[in-house]
Amino acid sequence: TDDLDNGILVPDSESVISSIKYHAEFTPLFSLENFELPKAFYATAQSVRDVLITNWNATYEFHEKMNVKQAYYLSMEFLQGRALLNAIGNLELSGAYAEALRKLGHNLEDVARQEPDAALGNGGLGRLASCFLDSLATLNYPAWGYGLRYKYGLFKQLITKDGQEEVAENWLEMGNPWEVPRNDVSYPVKFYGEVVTGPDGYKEWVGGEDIMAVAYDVPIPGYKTKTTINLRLWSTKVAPEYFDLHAFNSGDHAKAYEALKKAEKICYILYPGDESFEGKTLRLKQQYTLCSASLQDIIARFERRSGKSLNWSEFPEKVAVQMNDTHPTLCIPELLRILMDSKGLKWKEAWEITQRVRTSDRTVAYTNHTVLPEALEKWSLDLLQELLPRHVEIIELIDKELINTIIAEYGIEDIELLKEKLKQMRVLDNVELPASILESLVEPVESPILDLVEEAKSSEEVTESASEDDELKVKEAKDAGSSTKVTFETDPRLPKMVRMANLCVVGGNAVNGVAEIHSEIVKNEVFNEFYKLWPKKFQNKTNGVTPRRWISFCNPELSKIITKWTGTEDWVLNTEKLVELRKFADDEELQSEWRKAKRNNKEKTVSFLKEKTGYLVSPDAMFDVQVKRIHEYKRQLLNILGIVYRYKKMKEMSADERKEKFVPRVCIFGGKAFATYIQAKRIVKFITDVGATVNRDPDIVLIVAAFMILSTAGMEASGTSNMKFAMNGCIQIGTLDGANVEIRQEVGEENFFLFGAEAHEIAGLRKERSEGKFVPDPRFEEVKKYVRSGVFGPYNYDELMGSLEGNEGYGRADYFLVGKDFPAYIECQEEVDKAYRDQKKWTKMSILNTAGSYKFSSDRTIHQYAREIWMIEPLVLP
Ligand code: DL6
Repeated sequence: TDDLDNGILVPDSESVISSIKYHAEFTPLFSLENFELPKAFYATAQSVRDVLITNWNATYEFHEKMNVKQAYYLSMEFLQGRALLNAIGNLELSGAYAEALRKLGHNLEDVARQEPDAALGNGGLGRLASCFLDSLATLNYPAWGYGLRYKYGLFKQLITKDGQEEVAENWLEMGNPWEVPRNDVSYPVKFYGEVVTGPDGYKEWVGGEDIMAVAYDVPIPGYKTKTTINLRLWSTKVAPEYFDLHAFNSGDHAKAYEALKKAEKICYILYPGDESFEGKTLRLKQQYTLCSASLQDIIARFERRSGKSLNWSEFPEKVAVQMNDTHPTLCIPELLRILMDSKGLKWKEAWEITQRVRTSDRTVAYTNHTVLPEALEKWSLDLLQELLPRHVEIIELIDKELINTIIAEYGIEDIELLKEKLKQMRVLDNVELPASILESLVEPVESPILDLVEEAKSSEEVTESASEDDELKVKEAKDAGSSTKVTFETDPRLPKMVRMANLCVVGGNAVNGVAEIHSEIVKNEVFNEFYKLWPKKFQNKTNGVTPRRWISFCNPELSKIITKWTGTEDWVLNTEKLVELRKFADDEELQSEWRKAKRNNKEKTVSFLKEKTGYLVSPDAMFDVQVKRIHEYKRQLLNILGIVYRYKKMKEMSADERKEKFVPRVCIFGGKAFATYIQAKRIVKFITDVGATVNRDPDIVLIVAAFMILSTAGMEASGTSNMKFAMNGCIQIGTLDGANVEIRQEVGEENFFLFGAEAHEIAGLRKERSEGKFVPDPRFEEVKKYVRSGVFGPYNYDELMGSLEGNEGYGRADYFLVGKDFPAYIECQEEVDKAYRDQKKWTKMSILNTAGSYKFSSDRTIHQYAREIWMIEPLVLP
């Protein structure tokens, strides 16, 4: 090491070479003989890891010593992706590593491409969690992530003639150089069993099945700082006492391994559920494992750091837990369980600690990432009762707290109103009210006999002389009175459920949406009843993405230009500096540099596409990209139908007309469909069929390979690819949905192609649709007819097209309003063509998109979480 910069020891290329060589020799799994790929990657990664571990230990020790409040981000998904370039970029070692590898006969990019993709997430929600970790470390916040170490991440997608096929992604096959297995950190996690009450009145959860959750730590380096925080991922294994040695010894190996497999199975696979929900016991076991192990760990740390001055009421001053969507909801009852059953706290104390709303010290908070009703998790009460009996008791207590709050708020005078509120808000759905509460809801009964009794109470004489007959009458009257007790109807045909989102809102002390429009929908629609009750709980935290990974490291050429024109490299940390670019948006020199960088990037994309698909496209064409999970509400269908329409029109024109009307385009789709989401898979098939036909057509300069968020308004909570595109100077076409609303505000309305219905119109339009009042545009009819005519091959597109018409058997009639927005969309695309012809104007629009993207850095988002929800402060290492 030859330099000391920002407190980080910076190795030069010679020391990097010796470190890589050392690891090439001693890293397990490889032979000594050669230094080829992928061995070069593993040796390089191990050498980077050495630096990370040093900083990671220093950070840990410092946090331990300072004992400040720490945030814990609990998420079932972390879409970390590849780590090598990110780590050396953050450590500012890219130059040293590139040089060292060159001297060793390799190119850094080739080495980096060897790294398996740590795809422990489905899409936006998981990638957001990883961007947050990068920002937390960069901004020196004392914080950790907690997740699960899935053996198989998100499936690999193969595109075949039948559409999408899924293949398991075994990312751990060659070992994971970034993780540190921590066999010294493990906790028992229990399932099933029963609850018993001890002689001292304390509850104990006994019997059932215990597994062990073991920690694997992944160091997360910050950018230009020594702070390296921890992502702790849990893996599961059998608790030693559950390995049936007797069965093994007597030759029944299958039985002996049963418990082992059961335990390991929990962390086998990431649920591919993005916006959809699979009610599986395994998923519930996964969620509980994450919550239980993490909470036990957090509590153990709190106890250790408190030492002799342990005081449980200080817990919220030291711990903030963020639940990434409802998946970690069980951490609320789990925290209560541990506090009461293991630490001996009373219900009231434990409940106060969990959902304390004093602004300076909050414990648990909840981020909502979707308003789609099918994605708001509900668990069957019976399943929960079987798997987590003690938690059900605690959930019932929380439900009761909530009921009492609702009664206190609305009173019992208007019983029908009260019933309605309880029905909408309770944590337990389709479950009777607790008996003690029903008792208190008896309505006063009009009865002359009871009146008599009341009078009698005030006159001893009457009471004393009351006959047996009178007493009988009084009893009858009382009984009659009790029959007027309020009843709450439940439907025995429907299952009893636990509404996880309601549990989060009640148990959490802050609830946030992920873009302004989404947070308004959360307040005014999804959780409106709760918002009326606790308006201060509700917040907005517009998402962001890390500018390190998403521009600085992935787009070095554009980054250099930004640094030159903003006069500083500082924009990577303070994206507000990007705004400077606005001043120069018309400058010829900047424009020409900008175009050159974009052109070079397009050329790289051309080679990538050639390698991946075999198609050779022109870098002069406009690249028209939509990358995100395939979902009906994201409306890839609108995009591809727009392409089909364009293709049809092109075919009908002469070459000259075509040239005049359309600019050449390369249309690129990226995205995976949930394996059992039939409609999404039909859309993939449709895209590939259109691609196969159009791309073979010698007349057409349109390759199915602008930048799009086309969702039905109100349905995309935020979107984050829109932020990545804007940062990199892409011009977007989209609806007023999610973070698009804010992006458009920042980049300027004239630099964003807007089309389509707005969120407040959607309900009315759907109603119109279902009442048969919608009159489709002839161009929409034309395009569907064209698809059905068989131009794109023999596949039967009746079902896909039918879903846009609401024919018998196709369910909800065009629920996502593709037909309604189609004319506006294709007209807007015509505007895109016109704008692209004026390259000077187009480049200016592009520069202004990068400039306006300053707001969408995850650093801004994290500062807001830290100051407004977690109440934590940065802690810079000495
Ligand atoms: O907040 C991250 C991301 C948003 O950008 C997307 O708009 C939203 O669809 C996604 N939500 C989910 C919900 N999954 N569940 N549950 O992935 O979150």
